[in-house]
Amino acid sequence: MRIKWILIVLTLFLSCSQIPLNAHADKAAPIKLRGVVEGFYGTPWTHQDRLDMLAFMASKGMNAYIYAPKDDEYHRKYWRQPYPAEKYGEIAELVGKAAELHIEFIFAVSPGNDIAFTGPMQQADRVTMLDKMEAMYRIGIRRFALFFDDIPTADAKGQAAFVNWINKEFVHAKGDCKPLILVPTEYYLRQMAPEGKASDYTAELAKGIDKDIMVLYTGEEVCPDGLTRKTIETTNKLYGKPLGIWWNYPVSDYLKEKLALGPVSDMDRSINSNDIAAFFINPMEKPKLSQIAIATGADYALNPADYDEDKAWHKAIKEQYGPLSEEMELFAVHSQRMENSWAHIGRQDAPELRLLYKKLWEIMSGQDNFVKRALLDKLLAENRIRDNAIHTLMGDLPRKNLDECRLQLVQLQKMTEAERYALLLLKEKKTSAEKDPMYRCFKDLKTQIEADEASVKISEEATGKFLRDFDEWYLKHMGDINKDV
Ligand code: LTM
Repeated sequence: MRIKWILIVLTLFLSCSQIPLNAHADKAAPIKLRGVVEGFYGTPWTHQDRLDMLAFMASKGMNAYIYAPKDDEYHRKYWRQPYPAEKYGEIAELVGKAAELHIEFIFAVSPGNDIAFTGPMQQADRVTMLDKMEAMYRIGIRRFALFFDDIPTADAKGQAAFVNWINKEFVHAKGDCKPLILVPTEYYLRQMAPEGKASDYTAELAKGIDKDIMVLYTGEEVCPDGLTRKTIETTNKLYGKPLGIWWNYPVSDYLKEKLALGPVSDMDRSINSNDIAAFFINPMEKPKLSQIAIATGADYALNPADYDEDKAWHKAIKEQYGPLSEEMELFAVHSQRMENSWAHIGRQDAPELRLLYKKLWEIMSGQDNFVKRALLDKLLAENRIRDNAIHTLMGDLPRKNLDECRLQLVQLQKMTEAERYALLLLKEKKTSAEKDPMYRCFKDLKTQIEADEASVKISEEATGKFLRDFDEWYLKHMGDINKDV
């Protein structure tokens, strides 16, 4: 009898563990919809990428995927056209796979560039949208989204009338669809409420749209440095309900040369179900490498209170790279921060190394040769470990992962080599005649690295800055190097 029970319990346990994590997670999670929005510019993922991603998402407790690739022509540019049979068949297969995995497949259309809200085309465009959605309904899709981001006009009245019409004539009329999702033209707080007051567009849209429509926004900025309770509360007040988050990390369509390999970072941890209705991650064109940040975002959305971005990052890499995880961390830590004139998101690249470089420059002009040598030795040891790690990754990474990061690995390898010359020049007592060839090697590499920066970026403010600083230092101190160390 006893054995029988043990077997039953064991069988139940084993069968439960076959069910994706998301099937268990829903009740407890404060954020009810958790997933990925394939919403980047650039080459859309392939059908196989999406199938793989759905399985990955389910294993991480995610339960929603929004199909919205900006450069899928049937999603945005030629939104009026129906999907050709082959693509339609692929979407149908994705919908089936998502259902098996307990993931809601959400179909989005971005009609805002040329839709007519008034005039002779108004009714035709409404009907075209109904047809587009009807075709997706037929293959099992039960939640839809309309996106009005990145378009030239912000017509709140026109958008509200249109989405309400679709809501009534399609979503409500069907009776078994989940609430519609909307991305407004103003989709980050600083734009929605400049100087703390709702803009005319946001005030009008918030007043005009049906209460059951879920609105997504990206936080304080398009790619903000974290998400605060203040941002969440202020934005929710504008619409009088909890909005959903569209999180623009690890997306890299605005800085394609760089990989976003850090965790989802600087997130408010006091979230409950009255704060965020949904959390969607916008990934990179590169699906495999996006999985590091996606896994951490999944952890955050499942349990914000316990989210530890560093732990989540180590865990994600361990799970995804197994025996290569140490090497992958040594590489990924150099490629976390995404920054340009308007985007500021993700952890700093190689923060611990930056502290060591800073310390080195502080003591370099001092007299304590023992401390200098110790620090240079430490940096050289780190340099060797990184160089080995890059070699190992180049040889052993699965093909698809390697294809997604080969350029950045090669660039980091060159930077690591140049760094070694720099550290040796700082450390070794050499005559000018010996120093010059070594400096020339450094300089050649630095020139190559800088020439490639237009197409590949990594560790710009960590190892990249060290190389720039060293070059300046060397040219200034060349004559004194033997005296200094
Ligand atoms: O973020 C939103 C709502 N829209 C677009 C995204 O499609 C794009 O991927 C990101 C990053 O460039 N920025 C946007 O504004």
